[in-house]
Amino acid sequence: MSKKAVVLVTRKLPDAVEARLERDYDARFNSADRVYTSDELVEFSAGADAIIPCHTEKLTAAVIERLPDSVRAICSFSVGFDHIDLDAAKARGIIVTNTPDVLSDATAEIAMLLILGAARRAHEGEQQIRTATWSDWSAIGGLGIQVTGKRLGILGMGRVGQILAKRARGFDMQIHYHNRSRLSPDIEAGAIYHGSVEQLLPQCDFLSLHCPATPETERLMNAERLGLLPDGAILVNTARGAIVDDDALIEALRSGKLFAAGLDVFNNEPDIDPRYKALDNTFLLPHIGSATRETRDAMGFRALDNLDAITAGREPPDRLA
Ligand code: 8YV
Repeated sequence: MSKKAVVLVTRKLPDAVEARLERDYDARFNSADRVYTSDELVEFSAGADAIIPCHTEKLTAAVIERLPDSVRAICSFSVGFDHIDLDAAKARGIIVTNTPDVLSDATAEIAMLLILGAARRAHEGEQQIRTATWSDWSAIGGLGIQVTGKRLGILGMGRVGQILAKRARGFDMQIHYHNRSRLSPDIEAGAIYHGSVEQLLPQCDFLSLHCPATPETERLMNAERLGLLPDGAILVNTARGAIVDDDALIEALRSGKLFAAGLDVFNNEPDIDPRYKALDNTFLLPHIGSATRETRDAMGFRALDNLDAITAGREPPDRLA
């Protein structure tokens, strides 16, 4: 019998996923679920054939260069891959994969929750109940912005963006979008395409970010672009914090340029800019876009499908590098 491949699993994964790992591999688990330092990542990879990281492990060029020669694959438990330097992996002949598709529904649900929560001031209402400061019903208190029938701008019309568009149509929202390339009419389903971010922004009562974090999209939503949104617009982000310039967003929320923001992702998670917490017009979640039981199992199985293919000498379905 051939020896099982050794796999470093950097974070605690769902039981069913760890059971499959245990069955098929010589897996090194992280039962304490502590985020490893770069040095630990390198150290714990000694003799490993593959690593299954999450977005919490920063596999920078410097870290990848230090990985032992035994490592042939990095099968990320994530769709985003901004935490992995693909060029550095390629240079070392390390195959990199991700987990697309399986988390699109869950993430679109959270985008819809952020749209509703930010528009209807869910955080303030919840706070009143929990702190017993709800004094009385008021005809003029707690007024939010109605979602139904408004214009929703989707920046990045990939898998998640397309599902969000479908869900938002249930609220009679008019969909506008910008994407690197225009979608075919059947996928567009009436959504209005804008050839640039700058053309899209003035059309958005709501703007939802769905583009990957790359050097080109870093701080894309800066003061200038936020200024192009209509006054009183609402911004939601389930993609990556890096797409937003925190200073600019916080200023737009403070000044009332934006009515509110709904954020599930941040720069420097979990030590996010504390000013977001001090604002009443923010609805904040701790990066739970894909956090459903079904989706986290599916992400793990997808990562393992990729790993199975690599260890069997086949082309993995979700190869990035
Ligand atoms: C995941 C995500 O929870 O997959 C992604 O890119 O942002 C999240 O939904 C996380 O990255 C898991 O590593």
